[in-house]
Amino acid sequence: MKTLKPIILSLALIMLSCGDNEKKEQHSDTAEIPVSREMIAELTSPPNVPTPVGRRKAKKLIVNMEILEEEGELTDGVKYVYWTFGGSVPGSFIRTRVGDEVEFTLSNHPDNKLPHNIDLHAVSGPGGGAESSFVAPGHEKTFSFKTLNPGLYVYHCATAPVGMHIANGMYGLILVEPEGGLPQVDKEYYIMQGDFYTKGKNGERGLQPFDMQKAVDENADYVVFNGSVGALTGDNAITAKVGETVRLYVGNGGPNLVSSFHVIGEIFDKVHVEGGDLINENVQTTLIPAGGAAIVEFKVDVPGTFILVDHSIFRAFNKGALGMLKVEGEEQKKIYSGEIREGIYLPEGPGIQNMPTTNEIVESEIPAKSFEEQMEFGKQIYMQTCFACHQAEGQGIPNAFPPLAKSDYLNADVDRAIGVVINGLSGEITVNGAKYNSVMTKQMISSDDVANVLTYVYNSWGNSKKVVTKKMVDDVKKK
Ligand code: HEC
Ligand SMILES: [Cu+2]
Repeated sequence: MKTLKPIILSLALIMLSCGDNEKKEQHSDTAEIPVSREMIAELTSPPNVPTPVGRRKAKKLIVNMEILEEEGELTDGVKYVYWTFGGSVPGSFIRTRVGDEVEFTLSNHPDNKLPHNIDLHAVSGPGGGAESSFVAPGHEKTFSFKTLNPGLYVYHCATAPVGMHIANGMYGLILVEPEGGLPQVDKEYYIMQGDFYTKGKNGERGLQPFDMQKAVDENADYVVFNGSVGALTGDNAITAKVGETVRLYVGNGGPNLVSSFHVIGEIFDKVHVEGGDLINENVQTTLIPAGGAAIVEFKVDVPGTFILVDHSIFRAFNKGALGMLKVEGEEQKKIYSGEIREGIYLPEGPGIQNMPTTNEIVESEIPAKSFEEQMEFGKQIYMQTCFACHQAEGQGIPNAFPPLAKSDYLNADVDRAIGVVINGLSGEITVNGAKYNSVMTKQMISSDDVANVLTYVYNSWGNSKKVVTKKMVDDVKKK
């Protein structure tokens, strides 16, 4: 070991110095790009991006960014005071080309409570601009930098406590396009992941202050795209048409967590790894470091809803890191058939049988004899069947599965609730003021079991204490 060390060290030094030279060369090239005229930068809030630079010449690009501290909603009923660049989380998207001379003015709104600054990873200079941009409420600071390296870069506030400023939403992306611009695509979107730490646990209502200890422990209550749960779902989904090419500028503000970015049902044709020049092809999931970015590109081949997730999957389904890309257009059966047939699989039986069209349901062996038994049997069914979606305490999952606990929808109409369980439900419904637009498949359980499980649900978690009988279920079935 001892003899090897100096060799490894000198090798590393040689490699380092080589890298340095190459980098310097590139710098001196792009540093010499002349700028002609001035131009005010178009800034956009997520998920939108400004118009591509195309073939335009390098310019003096004026960026005016305003810092706003304002209350917003992290998820239904959960308020949070965000600190923002430009009024959104992530902050305004800045689009430049290599060789631009960016004149950056950072203004701190007089109503704000704290000083802030900005560190742009696209800047070659001390603190990425942080030292020159430190600005108190009611003031503004201007500094200027030349974009030397093309790529997709994160910017963030770097005022102490840095982690807290980032955790409150102070991050965004700046794109430096190469000479001649990036290749044209049909749709471009801006998505950035961030982790949030609140005093109350996930879903606890009211105004939630930032929790420093949880942040230090990296114990996030929310992991979200574009600043809040649902910022990219339902009506907020991003869209495309079959056959279009889509480019996503994906950043990760952190402050702590690394993202395993994945789009369910899509393969990235190209990934600009870490937002740089390296292009990887045919990628399923790409890693986006905290304080890093990636450009992902793919063609949408078939219609449907494609779910964007952090594939550290509890973050997606339990903490909010879930978005949607809705693709419209003609079915492409050659590429994706949809379900062709459903069979019953019996490992030790005669092989595949056809699904009985009558949907035979096995009757419970022993009907419940008392309310207590109904509750007991009902709970069993609940924990076997409903629990996976509606959760152990009936609390549901925001934007995905409606709550059964204190559900106004449930409590308003017993026959309707019976109908939901035996026939399934799809389309938009509103439960306790929140909209859901999803699908619950019909539950293949006997009338007794429907009666028991609904009795259990109605007599739990603050619901209206109705008792549902087998006869009530059968009456709904007859209708
Ligand atoms: C695979 C997930 C899933 C399972 C399992 C499931 N549900 Fe649902 N449930 C949903 C979804 C999704 C909706 C909302 C459908 C929509 O948006 O139209 C829903 C809606 C409901 C509603 C009406 C809305 C409300 O919150 O009051 C009731 C009642 C309900 N489910 C009861 C049950 C019961 C009882 C069971 C078990 C027997 C069950 N569900 C099993 C996903 C599921
Ligand atoms: Cu700040």
